Amino acid sequence: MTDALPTSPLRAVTDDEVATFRHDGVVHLPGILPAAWLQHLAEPVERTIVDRSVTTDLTEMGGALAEGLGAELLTDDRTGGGRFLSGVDHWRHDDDFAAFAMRSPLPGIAGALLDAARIHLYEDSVLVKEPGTAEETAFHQDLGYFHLEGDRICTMWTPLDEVTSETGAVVYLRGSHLTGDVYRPNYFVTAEPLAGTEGLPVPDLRPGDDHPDLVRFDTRPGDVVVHHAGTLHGAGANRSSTTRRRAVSVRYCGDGVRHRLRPGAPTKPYQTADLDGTEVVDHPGIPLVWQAS
Ligand SMILES: O=C(O)CCC(=O)C(=O)O
Repeated sequence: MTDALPTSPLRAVTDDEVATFRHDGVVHLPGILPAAWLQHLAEPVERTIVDRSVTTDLTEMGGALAEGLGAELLTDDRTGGGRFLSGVDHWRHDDDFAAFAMRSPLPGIAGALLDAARIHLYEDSVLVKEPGTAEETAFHQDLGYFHLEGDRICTMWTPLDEVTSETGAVVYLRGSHLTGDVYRPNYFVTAEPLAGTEGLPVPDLRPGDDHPDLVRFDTRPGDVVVHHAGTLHGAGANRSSTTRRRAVSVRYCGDGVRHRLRPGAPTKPYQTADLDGTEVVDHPGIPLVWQAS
């Protein structure tokens, strides 16, 4: 029963963490999510990743793309045998994911970091890199995929395993949200932009690059890493032969954010032309999940 799961975080977000999020466009929140929520997610993640109607095998897709598009994959090392498995919008058809996105402490934490009066749920994603997954996650910016415009938009990356650089930690370009630039979305396992999309070309960065503004965090279950939708980020391969890298990202926006249809980026059924330019309000497609008291 999800009603019994805690709605409060283990601790409050600190002023320093809020300042880091604003300044860097990313913050690591150690030990903030009650373990019960991670236990709750384990089985839904398992049943989701074996269901090809809701999960894409990005390892397979990357290979097909490289052949079809002549696109360059980020890795030639395809010997590990692991798969990068990912899906979006699980909350729309699965009560366990809906509970996590709507009733866990995450919306309140987003409210604190975004200094928001209200928080809406935009999307969730399952992101699993099995042991021996050679695929990196290509550098990208979430805003280019989101049909949204505004400052109060974030992604909360929630690991279900201990994660290090060895097993596929996400890597963020500190401060990259501050320019207000919007970058072209890509196919996630190759830097090739999605056909028909608009925006700036993503800078040529790889997760292992030695760059003074690339930041990454060793994380444990119970930690959350939150990034601004404008922050450029990618993730490493999972080079471990034994350790999984399971994560769920939940994406929220706050007051002041508007719908903004971005050509070429995949749409959700409710994202129709009549919403374009209007402020986000409570709607079954993008429900209100938290309000400041
Ligand atoms: O987990 C990954 O590999 C990438 C995560 C990501 O890009 C996101 O959640 O926005």
